[in-house]
Amino acid sequence: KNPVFPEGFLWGASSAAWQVEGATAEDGRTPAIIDLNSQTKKPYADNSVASDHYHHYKEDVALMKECGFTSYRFSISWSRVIPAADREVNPMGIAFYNNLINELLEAGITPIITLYHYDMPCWVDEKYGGWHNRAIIDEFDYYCRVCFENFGDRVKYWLSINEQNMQIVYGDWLGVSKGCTDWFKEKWQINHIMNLCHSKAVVACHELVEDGKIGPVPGYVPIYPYSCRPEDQIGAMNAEELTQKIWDDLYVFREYSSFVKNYWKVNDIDPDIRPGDMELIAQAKIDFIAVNCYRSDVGMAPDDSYKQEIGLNKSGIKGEFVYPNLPGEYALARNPYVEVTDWDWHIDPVCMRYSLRYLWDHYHLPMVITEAGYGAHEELGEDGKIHDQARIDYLREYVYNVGLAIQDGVEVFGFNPWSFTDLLSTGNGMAKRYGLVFVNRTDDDLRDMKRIKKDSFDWYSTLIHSNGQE
Ligand code: BGP
Repeated sequence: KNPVFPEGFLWGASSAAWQVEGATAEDGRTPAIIDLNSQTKKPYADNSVASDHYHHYKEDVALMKECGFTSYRFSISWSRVIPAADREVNPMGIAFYNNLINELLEAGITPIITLYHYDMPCWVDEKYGGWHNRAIIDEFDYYCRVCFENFGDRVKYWLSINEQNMQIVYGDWLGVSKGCTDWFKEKWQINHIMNLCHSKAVVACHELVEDGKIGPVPGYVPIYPYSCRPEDQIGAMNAEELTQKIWDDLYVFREYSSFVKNYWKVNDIDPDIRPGDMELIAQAKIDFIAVNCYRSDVGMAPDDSYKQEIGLNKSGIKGEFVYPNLPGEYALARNPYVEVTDWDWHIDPVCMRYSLRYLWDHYHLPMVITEAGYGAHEELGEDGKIHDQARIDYLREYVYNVGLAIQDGVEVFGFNPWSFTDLLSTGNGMAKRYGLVFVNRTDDDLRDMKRIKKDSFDWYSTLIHSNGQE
């Protein structure tokens, strides 16, 4: 039996604009960098239709209500709200999000909005050359203020930048490294600019949204040491720092940690930190941490004879994951104690309890789960249904471990797995589905976009209606 969840716990699911909305050229929206990736590079899938949530939002919210949702986390598309460099606010973009927010509120669902989820407008990129340029900080601040002014009367939970840490670690994969000649060094400059954007969002939210609460969204993948070999402990510590802790420390303590300052010194990295920057960061006091946690990783001492920058499985064939190996820093490895998904992501429910405990011990801030989920190849069966028992097993165990963390004394106020409907995977289009609701399309065939509830929908509904007791 599950531990008891607090009254008013927010049960919902999560999405991001570019992965779910579609309608990328409708009602005044202009392209975002990620559209170009998704429309030209395999294994991305074309996002111009995505799950067509833009046209199906009423039906989608009705299904959320039927499931019993009390929260829904989604993101705003910057170029839908501000389509061009003249900063004109697009009334049709504002209307879409107003309609969505109102539909949610009428259904008793609390909106949780991410301001930035990988979709930098092309006009920003063209004008400033992307994340390199400090001028983007003002543009981002302006965009955030437009969101707070238009939606802040009804939306109280805000998230700044989705998985800033992963954008820096996986820069090439997510397009953030565009235009960089020396990514190893330049990423810290881009990271600094992102920190300033995050800080602007936090400050503006507190200024403009009455009772507004805002937090960052780290992609949290806890690192276990591969063995008790002392060198593996250091490898695991380095991995934890260089993929997670540097960011979380900054958000909470609002200054660069001694670890990262030393790392810069040793590696001859000198980000352009100007007068006033650290003061802005110091002002950005967050209210909570939104945690994306799908899996754990295993860290060990690296092999100094070769370099493998990032770890990915692009194929969805189990066993093809290439593990990173960074000489002098760390290597990651397969954990033999747990199963993996078809993309070699460790299925480790205990990592949920571990992560919440770890973050609580270090930072002592309330948390909300804004992503966790089971990505799988799925196709309708002969009965026209999806029997996704593996997803139910995954979610059941992850929820159980959230409950255990709460029992351990950690403050957690919601669980919003990825995703409600199927939507485009970051790198695998519709080949990797996460939804509680099937969307009838494939990468190449748009079929009829029909929504079909999976078995996990019914299971989740029962869970929500018993406030986690199932
Ligand atoms: C997170 C992102 C999401 C989502 C998810 C699953 O890191 O915030 O946007 O895509 O991962 O990843 P993928 O789609 O690559 O399986």
